[in-house]
Amino acid sequence: MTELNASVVDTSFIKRNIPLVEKRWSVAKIVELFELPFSDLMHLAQTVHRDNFDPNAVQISTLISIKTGGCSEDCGYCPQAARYHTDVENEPLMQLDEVLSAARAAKESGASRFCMGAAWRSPKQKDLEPVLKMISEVKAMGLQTCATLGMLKEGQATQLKEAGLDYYNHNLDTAPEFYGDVITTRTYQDRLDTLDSVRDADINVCCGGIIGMGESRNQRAGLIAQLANMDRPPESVPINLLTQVEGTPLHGTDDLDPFEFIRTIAAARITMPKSFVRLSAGRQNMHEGIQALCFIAGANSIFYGEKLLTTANPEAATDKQLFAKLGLHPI
Ligand code: SAM
Ligand code: DTB
Ligand code: SF4
Repeated sequence: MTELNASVVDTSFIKRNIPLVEKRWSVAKIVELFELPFSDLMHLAQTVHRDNFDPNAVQISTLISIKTGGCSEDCGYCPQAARYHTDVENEPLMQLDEVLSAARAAKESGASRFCMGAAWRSPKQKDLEPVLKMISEVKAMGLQTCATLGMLKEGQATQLKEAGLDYYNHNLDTAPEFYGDVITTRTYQDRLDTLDSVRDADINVCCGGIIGMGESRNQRAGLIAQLANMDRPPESVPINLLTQVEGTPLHGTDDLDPFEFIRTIAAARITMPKSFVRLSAGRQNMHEGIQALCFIAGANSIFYGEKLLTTANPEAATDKQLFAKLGLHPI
């Protein structure tokens, strides 16, 4: 590969083939990545990406909200928090057959993973039972299963594993020092504890955050450092661009420069070379040129289907066209 300016960032680990997973990443080192000339950063991210993945393969997951709205938490970005006045209508836990028909449709349209999300602080045992059933039946259809249900209490992760759960999504959302500006009803440590239970139960970890909430570049690097420095980095890293929803405290936040979002994807790819990096919320309003740069920066997973949890995602047909234009194939 072409030599990058080694005084800016040491790229020799690529030549020496040192597995990056063994490296600890300081926030300062990640900020150095962000500060690289854009082309150099893309080149580095592509190099790492190509060393670890088929660069034209994109994992696709379909998301469904199995329980919507009315959540007790105060996450400042979230349209499902009961305390904010948004257009989201509360809906109770979905019936098993409705979930299964959505999973069947997702599979037919090409998704390999089905992610079930619930607007809970933490599932009560009586709520978990029907979800366990959903997981085992979706798994039996031949789909990978993922759930995001909030914080888990002792033993709950094990029950999810036994039901056939492949991935649990629980995001750190942002850097520790910005976290309190966004959420006050649960701590950073609460999130880390849930992630530990998921790991202990031998479920794959899906953990990332949201960019564009008014955080600084240092704080974006701080989030990436938290993820990359885990004993085992998450298998899946969703990078969400804040979807601003009227009625939430973060509505009206200054829009982030798209190149800064792409740089964040590249930093995730370089620091977590073996992880799937998911270009998550925010694609609906993202020009396809910017999405293409996110794939070049090392994103290799998306949510597929016209809805995320409560907000819009590109139509499946639009994504199919984009994949065809870019020569990408789904996995
Ligand atoms: N209630 C559970 C929890 O908070 O862990 C699971 C569902 S919650 C909606 C899952 C994740 O979606 C959040 O952690 C956050 O990262 C992301 N999210 C929620 N609202 C968002 C928004 N407006 N823009 C971008 N990402 C968002
Ligand atoms: C994740 O990191 N992003 C998804 C999934 N995990 C659950 C959720 C995005 C939600 C966007 C706002 C909404 O649709 O309500
Ligand atoms: Fe509730 Fe999850 Fe939304 Fe926070 S992100 S308010 S916990 S649904």
